[in-house]
Amino acid sequence: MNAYAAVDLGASSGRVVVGRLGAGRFDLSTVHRFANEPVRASGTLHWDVLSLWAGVLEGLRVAGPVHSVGIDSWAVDYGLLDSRGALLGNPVHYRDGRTADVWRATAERLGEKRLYATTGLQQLPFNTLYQLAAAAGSPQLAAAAHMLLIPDLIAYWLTGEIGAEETNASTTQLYDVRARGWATDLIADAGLSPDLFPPLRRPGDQIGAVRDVDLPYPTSVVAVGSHDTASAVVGVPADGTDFAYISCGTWSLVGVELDAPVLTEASRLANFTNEGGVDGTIRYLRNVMGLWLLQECLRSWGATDLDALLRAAAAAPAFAAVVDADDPVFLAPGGMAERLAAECRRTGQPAPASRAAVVRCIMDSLALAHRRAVRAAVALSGRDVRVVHLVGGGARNALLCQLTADACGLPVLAGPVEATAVGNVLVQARAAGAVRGDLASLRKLVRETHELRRYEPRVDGGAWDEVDGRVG
Ligand code: ADP
Ligand code: LRH
Repeated sequence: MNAYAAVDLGASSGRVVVGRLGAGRFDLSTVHRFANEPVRASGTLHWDVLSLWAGVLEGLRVAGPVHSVGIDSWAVDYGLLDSRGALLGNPVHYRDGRTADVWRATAERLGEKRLYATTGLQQLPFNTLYQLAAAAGSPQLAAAAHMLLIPDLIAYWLTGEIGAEETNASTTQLYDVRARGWATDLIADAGLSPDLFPPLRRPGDQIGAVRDVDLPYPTSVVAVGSHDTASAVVGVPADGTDFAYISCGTWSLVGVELDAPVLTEASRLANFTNEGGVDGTIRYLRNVMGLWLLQECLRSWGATDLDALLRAAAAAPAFAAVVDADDPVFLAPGGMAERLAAECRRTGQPAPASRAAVVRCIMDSLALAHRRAVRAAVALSGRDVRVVHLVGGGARNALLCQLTADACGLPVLAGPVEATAVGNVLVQARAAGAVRGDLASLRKLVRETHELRRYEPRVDGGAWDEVDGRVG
């Protein structure tokens, strides 16, 4: 059986996962997991990219001989290289506040309708376009020869090859979603040099042999859906097309898979995004704030038994207080439980009085946001949806899965937890000729080799309609 290494850098942790495929078998094992802890220095929130790089190398060392390596990470963030390939400063975290004052003015200057018509992207204050706008005039940007998104930066360090994988390029708001290339007019009008943007590569393309890196075996890097959500959607074990997915980790990415972008005015106003998927598909989705809300509470509470806390939250009264999980007020790190309490009070609801109540508020609020996003995706795309696939770390959270089924009024099929690594490995295996076929065939293999948990929607007597009406 051939082995493939998936390097999956999530906002909450990085991991190296080895996938082995052969004769109807598909085994996955996480061989190394490492912390991803942002660092604030001189007032700017950075990714600790060298620590992540060290984690990648350690993971690849313990992975043992692998046929190839695929790299995915969160979207939008980048490192700048000078003309000799040196990294110019530490990549900045998308949760840093530097775009807060810049993004709206930039969007207005370039034209919000034009931006949507070209890129199909939702407005998020941290889109690469706005991060580069915030960097305008800086010596770093002036000295930059290449902008590499995080997985492309890791691939560069492994192989010396420069390029931009297209699923992740599609999240920059500088990529033409219909022409499937860099949006050169937009890049020029944004005052950016077109030379910054490397040649595009597609999932399945060979990137190059690993060189000048101390690994105990020879291997090469293959492009995968390098946007983690693109790989996660490949790993969704759906049968047919009538499904919605929730890639549920730090963020919940909620949507449907389409053949063509939806660029209507209604879609723009609903802030739905058209991101590029593997095999030319469109990931039509909305970013929901996700388990970030819980992660931040846990970070401030210190060592906590998550299972016990979730059990207590399940036993706590439902809908005591619900917030709009997507409110940008929750985007930045720090003081999350206090911000949740303030939102509850502001909307005339009681502030949660215990940790269990805080967690229950988060779960009810996320389920509500999932319901709204699934319904909007259906309404805006016209896609019939009969089941919701929930993948990622959130698939371990039975309370959230059940509440999501209830809120959506649809069955939820939970798993795989490591769907991103699954999608990453499958695209490599297909490039190597070890598996064949379209996304439907890859998904069939996932269904046959992974156990899923099914949550049926419980009849609620209109409770979710009431909650939906409560939050603006
Ligand atoms: P990311 O890729 O964004 O780093 P993951 O897909 O790894 O995110 O999901 C991380 C989330 O999974 C955590 O925030 C946590 O809420 C959830 N999670 C992980 N393990 C468990 C568990 N045993 N029970 C419930 N939830 C879990
Ligand atoms: C999830 C994710 C998401 C992006 C965000 C920045 O990890 O890639 O799809 O919007 O991070």
